[in-house]
Amino acid sequence: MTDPSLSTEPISISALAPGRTRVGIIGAGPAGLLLAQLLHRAGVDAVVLEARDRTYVEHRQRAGLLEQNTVDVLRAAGAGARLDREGLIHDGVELRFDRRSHRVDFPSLADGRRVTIYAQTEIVKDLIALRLEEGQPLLFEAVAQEIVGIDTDQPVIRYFHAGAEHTLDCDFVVACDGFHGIGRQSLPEHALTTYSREYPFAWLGILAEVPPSCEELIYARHERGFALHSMRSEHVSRLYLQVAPDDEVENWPDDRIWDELELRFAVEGDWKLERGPITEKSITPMRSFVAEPMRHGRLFLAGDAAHIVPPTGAKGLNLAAADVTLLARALDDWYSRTDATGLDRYSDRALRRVWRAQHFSNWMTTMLHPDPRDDAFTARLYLSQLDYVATSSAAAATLAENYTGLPLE
Ligand code: RFL
Ligand code: PHB
Repeated sequence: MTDPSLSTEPISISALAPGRTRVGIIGAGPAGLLLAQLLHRAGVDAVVLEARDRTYVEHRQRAGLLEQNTVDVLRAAGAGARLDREGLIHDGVELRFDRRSHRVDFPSLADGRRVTIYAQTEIVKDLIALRLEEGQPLLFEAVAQEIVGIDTDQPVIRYFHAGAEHTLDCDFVVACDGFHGIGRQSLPEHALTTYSREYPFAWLGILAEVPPSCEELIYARHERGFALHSMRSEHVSRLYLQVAPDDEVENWPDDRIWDELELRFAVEGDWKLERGPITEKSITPMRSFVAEPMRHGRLFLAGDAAHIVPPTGAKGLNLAAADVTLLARALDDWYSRTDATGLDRYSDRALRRVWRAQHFSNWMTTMLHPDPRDDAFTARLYLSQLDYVATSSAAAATLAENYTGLPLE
């Protein structure tokens, strides 16, 4: 089905002066930046508006684990050079519980697939550098305030930048503006259904200037709470502890963090957690959230603007990349062939993947975190499930296949 009201004539460079573009993108997180880059490669003009300044966006500590699909699309976007040089390729993860450790091997269980450790901060830096090098419009400290006319052919973003109000006329608006953005709120209330779950715990995350104490990530379930050992490079470790949702960073001096990590990772045999200076500490609440549909009229939602997963499955960033991969292809089909099939199917296709990731993230989270509300029986069920994953290749394959990422459609 096509929309005859849209022109597919290319927009001239002069028409790209502030005020008009084909695709108006709100948000320069990984979703917005990657979408802009994929569109640029396809010859589709876009303007990215970002509320914060460049330094803030480039230093926001978040995810770090990339599925093969995400690595492939970053390469296709021309943002793979440093990722290929510096990314750490992992072939498995370790599960720890009852003071024992078990490895889940990915390539043998998931069709040869592996994962790559490369921080979200670095992806964002690479994509910003590319966009600016290529002279493409990306405005920092440009706060989108309202999206009007999403039911018309010419939606408009009203934004505030450099002390003045501006408007950006678009063919399409893509809200990549995260969970708290204005995009989702711009859909009429009757058009949106939301689903959510809060968890009675949060993650305290740290960055430490110390070589990782492991070669692969360690996910540990302990009666005192979950712990995760991840990394950013051969010299920098990233670790997480399950804490109460109302806990505060001030309650966690460095020694207390290391002592607690040591207790939760304790295992029979020789293993030592190396300590080092902690350079960053933050507490992130855990929630699951989905907004349906991910499109209304000329407004599309992508990434955290449409869905949030608890980080145990490492899916947040990967879902954002999968959404914009679909959307970039759909917009390319529209502008190159006036084919609207991809745009019309975007929401259903993206949501199918989103719900698989929601299930997997919830499954990993409940299996690995002792929930203060659970009775002893439920806690034993989760331990049995973990034991099954650790000892049955059929169960381990479920983890490996979802963790490394199901193929993109
Ligand atoms: P982002 O990264 O939140 O980017 C949204 C961007 O939109 C901007 N913005 C606006 N710009 C203009 N006008 C407005 N009105 C705007 N409103 C908002 C914001 O400033 C921001 O720059 O969303 P995106 O691109 O969808 O990317 C998603 C990922 O960032 C996210 O899924 C993951 O980082 C989730 N996540 C984690 N995922 C993992 O897989 N592993 C992790 O360890 C992990 N840690 C985290 C996380 C998310 C966190 N948040 C959102 C609170 C830790 C945190 C703290
Ligand atoms: C990270 O490296 O920050 C990370 C890795 C795996 C997760 C969550 C976070 O499940």
